[in-house]
Amino acid sequence: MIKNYSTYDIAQHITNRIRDAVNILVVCSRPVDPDSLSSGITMSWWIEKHFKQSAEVVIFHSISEKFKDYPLIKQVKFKTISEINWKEYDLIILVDSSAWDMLLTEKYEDVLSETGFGPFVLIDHHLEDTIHKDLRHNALRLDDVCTGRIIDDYFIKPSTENLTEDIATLLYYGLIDDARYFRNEPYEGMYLYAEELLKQGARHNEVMNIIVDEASMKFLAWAINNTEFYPNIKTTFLIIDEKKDKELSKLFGDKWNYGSLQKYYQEVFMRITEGYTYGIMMEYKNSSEIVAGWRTRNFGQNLSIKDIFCDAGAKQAGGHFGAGGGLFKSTDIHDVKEKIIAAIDKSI
Ligand SMILES: [Mn+2]
Repeated sequence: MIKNYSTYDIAQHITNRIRDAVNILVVCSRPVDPDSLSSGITMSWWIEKHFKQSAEVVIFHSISEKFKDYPLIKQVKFKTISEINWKEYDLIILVDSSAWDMLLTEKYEDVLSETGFGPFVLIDHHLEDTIHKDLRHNALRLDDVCTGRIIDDYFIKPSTENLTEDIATLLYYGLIDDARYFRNEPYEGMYLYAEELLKQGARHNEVMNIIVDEASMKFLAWAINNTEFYPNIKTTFLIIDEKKDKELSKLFGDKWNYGSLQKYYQEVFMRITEGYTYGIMMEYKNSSEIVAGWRTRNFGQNLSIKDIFCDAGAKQAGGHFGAGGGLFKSTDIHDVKEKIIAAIDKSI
């Protein structure tokens, strides 16, 4: 019989596992964003403070330069999967993720064949996906504004530990970024949480000191020029086919990849433009797979692009209603685009 565990049961179970663990590893997820990084650092900080236990924090995706001034950021080590002795850890805490490959890269099956699901626990706020089902009562998943808040509510507060100014600032970075400066949907207690972090010393001006790097600005200009507009289905597409990929490599170097350069375009263009509720951006992951990201306007009766992607034959799709991504098995990016158009057309 499968018991229906409450979120409190699960948090208590995870807390017990931390208390009893000998070797703990914390793994942050892709996208490498403020909530993911601050959740990992905060978890490790709390484990050390409350249980006098050390917990190494790792990430298997490179950390952008823009995080270099974040408090305690040096505690997160960028590593490769093979650098970890997976058998060494009896507890591996995963944060802010809805997919194994976003945590453990495309090599995740190798890791799992070595470890099984046994050592893993997950703390997360994304839509339910395979990983939550795999980990069952070892996954604390809530619909909340960010993972950092779940860590604060379910672990730090019950332990009666006080946040330091640095940890409060880190959590504030995570909140502000995941809430997109409170433009995304409000979650119950979201503003109260912001207020609590400020009271505990979060440095508001530091977090609000928004700067965008030159490359992201240049990418924005390029991307808008290369965007295709489909007014009938209220959708914009940015299709990075082989030709455009070459162009981007010339402009931004071979390091151009799906991850950070496009973030500003996604924020200031996709779903903001009048008449265009949906913004979709696609590129080749490799010669037989295509990754597609979406942004959906929050206001109005809008379609779920996750459902649209599934309808259009996506191998996987997930994230949030307003922002997410999917993977298609195909060698033809334009063909996938046509299938998405047809799926939206059918649903509208
Ligand atoms: Mn998050």
